[in-house]
Parts: sequence; C-alpha cells; structure tokens
Amino acid sequence: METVFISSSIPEDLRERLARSYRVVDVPEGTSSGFEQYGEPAGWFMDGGTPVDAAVIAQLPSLRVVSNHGVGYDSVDLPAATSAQILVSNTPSVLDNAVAELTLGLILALGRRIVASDRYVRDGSWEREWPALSHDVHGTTLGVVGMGRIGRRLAELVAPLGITVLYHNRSPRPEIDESGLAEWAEWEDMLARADFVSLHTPLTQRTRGFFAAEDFALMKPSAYLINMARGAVVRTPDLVAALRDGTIAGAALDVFDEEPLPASSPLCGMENVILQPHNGSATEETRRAMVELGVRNLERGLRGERPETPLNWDDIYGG
Ligand code: 8YV
Repeated sequence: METVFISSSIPEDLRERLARSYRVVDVPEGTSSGFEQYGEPAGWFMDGGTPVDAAVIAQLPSLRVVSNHGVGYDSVDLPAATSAQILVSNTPSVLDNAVAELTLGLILALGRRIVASDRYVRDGSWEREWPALSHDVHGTTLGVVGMGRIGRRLAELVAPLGITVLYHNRSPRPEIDESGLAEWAEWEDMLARADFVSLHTPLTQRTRGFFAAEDFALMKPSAYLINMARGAVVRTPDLVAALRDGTIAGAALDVFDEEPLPASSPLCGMENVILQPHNGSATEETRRAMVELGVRNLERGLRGERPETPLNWDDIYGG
C-alpha cells in the first residue's frame, strides 16, 4: 500500500475513504524535516500551514502528488515541484462565495460600526454617552485589488447595495467591464476614489509587500482596507502606521504575516480594526467542499489521472 501524508484537517469519512486504498499517516502541520518516522509518501494532503519547498521536496523522492487544501498555494514551490515531476492541485471556485460573503460582512461591519457598537454596549458606554454615528454603505465605492473569481462574486453580492465597484488588475478584464459588475481603474484613481479597498490577490514574488506606505497615502482618510488575501501582501509596519496616524480610517483583516496572530500584536490594541482568524472559507459547507475536492484531486493524481483543478499538469504532461 502506498503512503499518503495528511497535514490538514479532514472529516473522518474522507480519511476512511483514503485509508481503504492507502496507508494514511498524520504529519503535523508545518513539518519540514524528520520525515523518516512517517514513511515515504506518494501523496500529501496539506494546506498553507505546511511549506512544500525545494528543501522539503528533496527529502521526499517518492512524492508524486501534492493536494493543497486552499486556493492560495504560496506555501508550495510550484517550479521546484514541477521539476521533481510532482503534480500539485488546489481548491479554487468552491470557496468563492464564502470568502466574498465574509468580505461583504466586513464592509457592512466597518461602515456601520457593528463591532465597535457591540463593544460600546458591553462595556457600559451606552449608559454614559450616545454612540458615534456610522456611515451609509449604500452609495459608497469599493476598490477590488485582484479581480478573479472571488472578486467577481463580491461584485455580484454588493451590487444590490448600490455600491460602485472599481477594480485593478495588471490588465483589464473586458468581460468584467462588459458585465457591468465592475470597472477597471488606474491604481492611483482607484485608491483615491474607494471607500473600501479589498485585497484578493494571490501572494507571489511580485505581490509580496506590494501594498505599502505610498499606497495608504493615496487612500482617503475616511477609507478602509480589507485584507482577505495573505498578510504578506501588505507591509504590516506601514499598515500599523497608517492606522495609528489616521492616514486611513480603519481596516478589517482576515490574514496576517504570522498566523495565529499573537495577542501582543499592535493590531490587537486598535479600536479601528476588525480582526478575523483566517476565516474567509471557514464555513462547514465550504470547508467540506474544499476537502472533498482536495481528496478527489489527490486520488486522481495518484491514479495518474488529471486532477479536477491541477496547477502544473500541463507543465508536466503537456496540454
Ligand atoms: C485556507 C485560504 O487555505 O484557500 C485559501 O487560500 O487561505 C484558506 O481557505 C484554509 O485555511 C484551508 O486550510
């Protein structure tokens, strides 16, 4: 029986299904050495908490398939995997709605001060003073950075709220503009007009740390940043400074440089920030759909078939 490593949470029935055909071994998330104790894997079901880089790949000569539980695959060195003929897949599409839904919730929570108002009632402030007024979300402008599947779903969800959607990608996507859901804008123009700027770009060498002080300076002082992508897309010290000195009004963050975010982070002490524990796709329904797709990808890859959502099949086997 071939060995399959599991380094991501998986429902019991899907683990049992894999165990009928493979020797299933739990390998703690984040493991990057000492693999001898677990055996020689043919497949690996993992997520963003586990690096699959060139050094790890070099230790696992029998590995043929990596199934990443998540759409973002920045923890996998795809070129290194491809040169080692390791098939890699991810789980796109099934989480678009869940991530867009949470983003919509955060837009409403920031605009209407929902989390701040909850604190205000609980700490007894209501007994002493009237609450600060919030702002209409209707009639605002949302800037989407990285208009992909999730950005498009977000544009659909906010349309009935009377929110104008601008987006910035390296190149415009004519089908998006033609659909009327969103309009491509120059970077500076989008940041200057947006009341909410929402990040949905993958973390790559190009996007690492790309949102920095000069970008916050282009935003309105009344605007909010929402990060649903990866913490490292934003330069965190610049974000903290922009929040402290009022360059922007606030932020809602689902992702961080370091996860779990330590409670000692300066972000945890800020009243104008809403924090989420990397919750974008974290619903029962969506996580189930992601794991099912990830397991199907793993099984197909191990049988030598094309996974449903491969990342490097064509590079390894040709179109
Ligand atoms: C996580 C995500 O991967 O899909 C992504 O890129 O960031 C999330 O859905 C999730 O934590 C899976 O473990």
